[in-house]
Parts: sequence; structure tokens; C-alpha cells
Amino acid sequence: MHLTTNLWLLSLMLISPLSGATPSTQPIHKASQVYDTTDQLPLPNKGNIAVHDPNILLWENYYYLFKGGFHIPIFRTQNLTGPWEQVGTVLSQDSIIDMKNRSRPWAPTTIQQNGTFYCYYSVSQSGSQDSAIGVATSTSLDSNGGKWTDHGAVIRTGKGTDSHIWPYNITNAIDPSFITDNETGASYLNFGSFWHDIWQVPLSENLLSVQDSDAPDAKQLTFIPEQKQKPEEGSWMSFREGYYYAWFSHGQCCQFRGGFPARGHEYDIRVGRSESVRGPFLDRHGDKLLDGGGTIVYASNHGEVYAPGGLGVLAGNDSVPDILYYHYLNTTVGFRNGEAHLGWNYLRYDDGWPVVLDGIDISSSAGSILPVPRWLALTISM
Ligand SMILES: *[C@@H]1O[C@H](CO)[C@@H](O)[C@H](O)[C@H]1NC(C)=O
Ligand SMILES: *[C@@H]1O[C@H](CO)[C@@H](O)[C@H](O)[C@H]1NC(C)=O
Ligand SMILES: *[C@@H]1O[C@H](CO)[C@@H](O)[C@H](O)[C@H]1NC(C)=O
Ligand SMILES: *[C@@H]1O[C@H](CO)[C@@H](O)[C@H](O)[C@H]1NC(C)=O
Ligand SMILES: *[C@@H]1O[C@H](CO)[C@@H](O)[C@H](O)[C@H]1NC(C)=O
Ligand SMILES: *[C@@H]1O[C@H](CO)[C@@H](O)[C@H](O)[C@H]1NC(C)=O
Ligand SMILES: CC(=O)N[C@H]1CO[C@H](CO)[C@@H](O)[C@@H]1O
Repeated sequence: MHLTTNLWLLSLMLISPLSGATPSTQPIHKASQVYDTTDQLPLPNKGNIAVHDPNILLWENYYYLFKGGFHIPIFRTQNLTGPWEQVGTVLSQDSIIDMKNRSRPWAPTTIQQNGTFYCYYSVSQSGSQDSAIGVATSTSLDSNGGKWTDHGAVIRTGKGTDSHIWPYNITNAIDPSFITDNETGASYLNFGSFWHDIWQVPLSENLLSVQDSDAPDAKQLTFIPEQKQKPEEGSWMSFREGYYYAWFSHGQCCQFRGGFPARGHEYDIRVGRSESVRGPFLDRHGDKLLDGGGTIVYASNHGEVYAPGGLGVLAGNDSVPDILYYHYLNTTVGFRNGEAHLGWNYLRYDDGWPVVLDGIDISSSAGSILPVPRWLALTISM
């Protein structure tokens, strides 16, 4: 045992000086040196919990946070700044989807309909199209985290049942999100990453399978044509005052220890909107999301916040604005996946387009929830 370990360490010591810029020898630059930073965007309100691709559901005065990891951990709190308490896991054993990595699903999205909770989760491996989106349900969500039943795969890509069917044969079944048509009540699963970007399929009424497994009636939501790399993933969809908002993350999410991507190519949060849940979605400039469009809502800022993404939106009401939440890296803390933390900001809508607000106390920012008249904004800034 010891001899093997020592030989292994010795060989590492001999190899690493020769292998150039291995992650461990790469100096951590200040991220502000390598990417476009802005001081226009507000800093995040700190969620004070380590998470990648956070998912939050408000239920009976508690925020429940679902995250990727062993059996999908569930945390809860009454204040988005924490402290968070772990209250259980979604899965009581490995996912029933017969795949590698099924003990540690990624990027869950949990919704509630008619008192039942549906947790859609991804099973995959980094950089692989051999992926599945599964679903588990519970009729409670409480201080024990609920009592969940795993129903297995909703869709699969790469390998497995129906993965040969278009568009599963060209897409990647990760990063699920969910939306219900405001008029018809029909529900849809959005998914996808890199392989032909983000797609949408109608779900059956019980929300456990796609409506038509042989002919899924899929719609593509985003696409970057004429570019080999298609770094769009992590879809989210929200509805507000007649518009569906298709949100997504664009750029490189992780693995920065080997070096940073070119300026502006790190993760950021983009959006487009449509009057139809099925699209087509346009950004604020009128560019189609299917043609590389997307309005940036949140990005690296102040040389402090790097590569925010993996977002969701908590719907507000007449007295509380919508909340955009996401993970971000803190450049003074580090760039490892495990160092990503929850951040969040209230949103206001400027001409129907979401804009992030500064601050944690909505009573003091209440004035800026409404569009500030230009003359007033000028007065304030003087
Ligand atoms: C949440 O916590 C923050 C920071 O501790 C505090 O400023 C804020 O007032 C709290 N909000 C509520 C609604 O309790
Ligand atoms: C997936 O599982 C493989 C084999 O168990 C492991 O080597 C790999 O690190 C896992 N990948 C992720 C992203 O969890
Ligand atoms: C995916 O399936 C469609 C429909 O069967 C087929 O036309 C297409 O060639 C397939 N694409 C790939 C990459 O297999
Ligand atoms: C919830 O209830 C509505 C109205 O009864 C029904 O149309 C819908 O299918 C139900 N949803 C689920 C997931 O059972
Ligand atoms: C608005 O949502 C907040 C939680 O974010 C809740 O406490 C409040 O009761 C809601 N108000 C109305 C009018 O529904
Ligand atoms: C980043 O980390 C520094 C050092 O711990 C801390 O002072 C700062 O508030 C953090 N910023 C954010 C946005 O998390
Ligand atoms: C059936 C239903 O909920 N309709 C709503 C759809 O959205 C509009 C605009 O937000 C509402 O006014 C309707 O009540």
C-alpha cells in the first residue's frame, strides 16, 4: 500500500515539472485581468451556501434549495441569505436510471402542481452526450425534505430507450427546466446543453413522461449557427404579463484552473422572450435566440464576481419583485466548482425586459422597482 502510494507520488513529482501548465502549477490570475468586467451590474446578494446550478422553490414560507450531488441534497431556510439547513435528499438510493454517475445527479429543477412536487434531475458525465433526465415525486415538502418516489427517465440521449429518436439523437438530456402554458395549462420540459443547444418537448398530463415518445413535437429554443462550440445550457423559463422568458447560461462554466477563456467567453446569464411558450424567442434587440441572440442580464462584475450562471427565477407578486438566483465564483476565493456559491438579486422590468437590482432590502430599493424617470436618475447620479 505505502510503497505503491510513494511510488505514485514520486512519479507525480517527476512528471509535473515537465508537463507545463498543469492545473496545480498554473498561477491563479486575477480574473479581472482576463475578462470583460463591468461595474454597472450590482454585486450579488450572498446566499451563503456552496452550490452549482442552484434550484429554489418557495413553499409554505421556506425556500427549499435542491442541488446536484449525492442523491440530490435538499436544504431550506426562511431567508435567502441563509443560514441553510439540510433537510434530506430527493433520492433514498441511486437513481433507477441504469447509468454511471446515477448516485450524483446534476442540476435538478423542482416544481409543484396540485400539491405534488416533481424533481427533474440529470444523470450524465462531464462532456458526454450519454445523458438522461429523470423525475422523482413527493406529496410533501417539509422539515424532513419530503418522501420521494423515483420514476426514472423522462428522456435519454446518446444511449438508451428512444435515444435514437429526433431530436434526442442530436441533443444532450441535461439541465431540465419546466413551464406551463398560461392559457392551456399544458406543461413542457426544456433541456439541453452544447449539442444543438436548448430544446423543449411537451409533457404528458401526469408530468412523468413526454407526451408522445415516438414523435415528441420538439421545438428548438436556442442555437448558435456557424460556430462549432455552442456554449448554451442551463435553461429556465418564466412567465410574466403575457410573455414567456427563455433564460439560459452562455459561455464556459467551469474548469478555470487550467486557464481562463477569452474575455467575454466565461459564463453569463442571457434571456429572450416570446408571447408563445413554444417560441420563437427574441432578445431585446430583436435578434432570434435561434440565431445566436440573447440579452445579457447578469455577468462577471467588479473584478469580484466571475462566471455567474446556472440560474433560476422566483416569481414575485404585487408586493415582492421577482428574484434572479444563480451560482457565481468569487475571484478572491477561487475558481473550483466546489467554490461556486449562491447569489441572488431582485429584478425590475424595464419595458418588459428584466434588469437586476442592487440590494437586499426591498423596502429601500422599492423606488427602483419601478422604472426611474430619466430626469430623476440624472438628478440622483449628480
Ligand atoms: C435576511 O437576512 C439579512 C441578512 O442577515 C437581513 O438583512 C434581512 O433583513 C433578512 N430578511 C428578512 C426578511 O428577515
Ligand atoms: C462520473 O463517474 C465516473 C466513474 O464513476 C467518475 O470517474 C467521474 O468523475 C464522474 N463524473 C462526474 C462529473 O461526477
Ligand atoms: C436523427 O434522426 C433523424 C430522424 O430520424 C435523422 O434524419 C437524422 O439523420 C438523425 N441524426 C443523427 C445525427 O443521427
Ligand atoms: C392538476 O389539476 C388540474 C385541474 O384539475 C389538472 O388539469 C392537471 O392535470 C393536474 N396536474 C397534474 C400534474 O396532475
Ligand atoms: C408575496 O410573496 C411573499 C413571499 O415572497 C409572501 O410573503 C407574500 O405573502 C406574498 N404576497 C401576496 C400578496 O401574495
Ligand atoms: C468575495 O470574497 C471576499 C473575501 O472573502 C469577501 O470580502 C467578499 O464579500 C466576497 N464577495 C462576494 C460577492 O461574495
Ligand atoms: C388562465 C390564466 O391563468 N390566465 C392568465 C394568463 O396570463 C395573463 C397575463 O399575465 C393573466 O391576466 C391571465 O389571468
